[in-house]
Amino acid sequence: MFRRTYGQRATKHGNPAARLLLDTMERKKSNLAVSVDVIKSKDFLAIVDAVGPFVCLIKTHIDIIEDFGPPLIDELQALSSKHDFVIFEDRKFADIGNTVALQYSSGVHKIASWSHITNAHPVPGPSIITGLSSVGLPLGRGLLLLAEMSTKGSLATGSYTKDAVRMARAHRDFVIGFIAQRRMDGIGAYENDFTEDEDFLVLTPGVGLDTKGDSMGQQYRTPREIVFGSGCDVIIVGRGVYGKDYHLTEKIAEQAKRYREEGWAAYLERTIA
Ligand code: 5IU
Repeated sequence: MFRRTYGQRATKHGNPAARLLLDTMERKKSNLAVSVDVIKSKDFLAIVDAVGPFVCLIKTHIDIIEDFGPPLIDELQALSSKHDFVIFEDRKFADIGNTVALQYSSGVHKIASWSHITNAHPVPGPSIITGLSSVGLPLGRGLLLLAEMSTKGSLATGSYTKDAVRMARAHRDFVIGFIAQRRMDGIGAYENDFTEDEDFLVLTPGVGLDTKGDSMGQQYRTPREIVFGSGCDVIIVGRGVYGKDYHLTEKIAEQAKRYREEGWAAYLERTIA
C-alpha cells in the first residue's frame, strides 16, 4: 500500500467515499487537507474558497460556527463542486450506537447529509461503528477511527491503537481508515499485516513547517516526515495555512500551495523510492 499510487488504490477500493478521496488526490495532485477552524461563516467560506484549488479535502468543525445556518452547507457544497474537494466533518463521535446515529443524522447540523467522511473515537467499542454505519453506509459515506492523536500525552497508544485497527478490519465496508500519526500496516506491530484488499487511508493532523507546536499540547511534524517518513496519506493543516491572517486570502492561498507542494513531493519520493 505504501508504494501504490493514490489512483491505483482508488480503482480497487470498495467504499465510495474512499474512492472519491483517492481519485480527487490523484486528479488534483494534492494530499493536502485544510482544517478550517474559524467561528464566522464569512471567514470560513473565504478560507475554503482561497485554499480550494490546492486541497483534496476540507475538514470542518461545524459546531464552532457562531452564525451557522443551513445556507452555509449549500455554500460549502457549491465550493466543493467548484474546486473539486471532499468534505470531512471532524465530529469525533464517542457515544453509544443509538446516540451517535442520532447525532450523525439529525440535530441542527445533519452531518450525514453533507459530509462525505466523518470520524469516531473507538472508546465505546464496535457498537459505535454499527450505529454510525446504519446512517452513513446507505448514503455512501466513510468513517475514520481515531487510532492515535497528535497531542502530548495522548492515551491513544499501544493496545488501544491495535484495537482500533482490529475494529476497522472487522468493518471494512464503512471504516475507510484512521486518524493516526503513521501508517497502520506493514510495520510489523500487528499479528497479521494487511491483505491486498485491506486499504486503510491514514489522515494525519499535527502538521507545521514553521513551528513545532502550540501552547496547548499540539505537536507538529513536517509533511515529509509524515508522508515519506511515516507513510501517511493525507496531511491535515490548520493554522499553518491560515495563521492569524485569515482575512488575507492571497497569503492563505500561498501557504496552501506551499504545503501542497511539500506533501506531494514527499508522496512522489515514497512511491518511486
Ligand atoms: N486534530 C489534531 N490532532 C489530532 C486530531 C485532530 O490536531 O490528533 I484526532 C485536529 C484539531 C484541529 C486540526 O482541527 O486537526 C489541527 O489544527 P492546527 O493545524 O491548526 O493545529
